[in-house]
Amino acid sequence: MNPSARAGTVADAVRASAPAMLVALAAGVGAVAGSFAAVGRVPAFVAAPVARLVVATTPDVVIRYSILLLGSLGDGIAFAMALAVTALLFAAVVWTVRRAAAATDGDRLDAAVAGTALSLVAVLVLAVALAGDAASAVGATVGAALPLGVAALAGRSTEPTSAARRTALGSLAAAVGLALAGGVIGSRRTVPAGGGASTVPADSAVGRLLELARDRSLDVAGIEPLVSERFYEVDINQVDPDPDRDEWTLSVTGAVETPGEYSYDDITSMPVEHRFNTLRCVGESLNGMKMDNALWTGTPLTRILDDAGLQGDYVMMRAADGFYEEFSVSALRNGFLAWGMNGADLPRGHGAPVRALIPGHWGEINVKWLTEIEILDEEMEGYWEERGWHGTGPVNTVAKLHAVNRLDDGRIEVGGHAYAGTRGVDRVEVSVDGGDTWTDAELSEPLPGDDVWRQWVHRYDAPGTDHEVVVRATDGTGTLQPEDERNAFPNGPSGWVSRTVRA
Ligand SMILES: Nc1nc2c(c(=O)[nH]1)N[C@H]1C(S)=C(S)[C@@H](COP(=O)(O)O)O[C@H]1N2
Ligand SMILES: [Mo]
Repeated sequence: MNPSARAGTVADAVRASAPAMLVALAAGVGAVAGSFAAVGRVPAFVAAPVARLVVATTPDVVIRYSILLLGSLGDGIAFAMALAVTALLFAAVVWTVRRAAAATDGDRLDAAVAGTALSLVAVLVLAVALAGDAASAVGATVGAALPLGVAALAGRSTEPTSAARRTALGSLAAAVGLALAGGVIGSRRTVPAGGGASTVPADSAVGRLLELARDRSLDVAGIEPLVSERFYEVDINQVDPDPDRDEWTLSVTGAVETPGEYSYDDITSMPVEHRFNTLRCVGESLNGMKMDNALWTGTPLTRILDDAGLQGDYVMMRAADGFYEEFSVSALRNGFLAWGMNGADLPRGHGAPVRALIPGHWGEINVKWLTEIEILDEEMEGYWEERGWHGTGPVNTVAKLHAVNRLDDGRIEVGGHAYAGTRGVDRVEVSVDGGDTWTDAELSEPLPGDDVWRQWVHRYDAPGTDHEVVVRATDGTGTLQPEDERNAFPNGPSGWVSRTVRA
């Protein structure tokens, strides 16, 4: 056979099996959409375990940069990959079963019906295996059945080629429709992961503290108030854990005199405190947006640690998403277990039912969805340290510049937030001539708490030319933040923020 004839045969073969493949693909997309519509973006979604697998098999160097530096972009890419792989998985199962059925002797119509029925059983089995959840698996099966049903109806034509084309087009249209509908229904179903709205009585302790934060926030357009309106989220998950509060426990293990186990009720019946606490991600850019402040409700860790009797100098905190971070017991002693945020229950995206807050340290050891506190005799590496980061220590001092406003009186207003962990921010200076001369900025009144950011603002007469605004903070120990600019990896960003302001 000459090469062109062989190419012709291959092309014919592809053309012949293309409709069946498209129908299988449509069923795969339908299965994913159906499961999403049934349960939303929760661990029971059929793509959730695949997303975990995608992250687990991604090389560490890629993970090192994608989650902490790319943030939500890296997240989106990984989730899209997981959706595609899951749809292909279901498509492969449907295609294989239907092809096997078609190859059997006997009536063609019977074989097709049997193939479809058997492939749906296979979809159900695969969905149960992936999700372990009845609603999710039924959703996937119904989702796969629709394109297959449409394909069967559309294919009832006497003329074979047009029947095949109509079969494929019909099932694809059904899959696209399902994907859109499933996407909308599933996103509604998923509990919002962001900071939930709070309905706090003004005369409650939380209400009074939130009001204090509003009063002390500077009136500067373009910067967030002292309690963030949108709190950043960083974690290793494409699908956040969703632990059942009533079944959730926190265990204290390892080098302790008395290991302990606490339920949600145990934790929340301990002495309640409301704390302002700022978090900043070690992987953010110098002037980035992954630094926020909230009023957290919870209980100090001291009680639990005293009950356990610690016999080691290090701690490993472990979480429901498989995340783990290790740091020193001295930092742990000031720690806090939070179950509330800005007067509402701790949102799922921020670690519900209970997360850790470790004052003054980079965000990564503020473990969300906390399940275990293991005391260690020896140092170990945490999740991010195994991937090259050094993010278990205290935060770097920073003054950010997020607002440049032209005031009605012709002056320019610049402002932002400054943060130095438990050292506190004592001073923020601004230069409007590229660092030659410096003026003290106005600072917001400090909020109560040991680990809280402040806002700064500076207003000056517009010089009428392009000029460089530079800003720098001095922490509570009198130390000026270092000028040298360093990227986030591996120790967190550092340097003075500067920005050219046009005339
Ligand atoms: N269980 C768990 N906890 C986690 C993480 C995670 O991936 N899993 N990410 C950490 C990182 S890197 C940061 S910066 C903070 C962010 O907290 P937030 O999402 O509430 O802002 O959570 C930390 N706690
Ligand atoms: Mo982080």
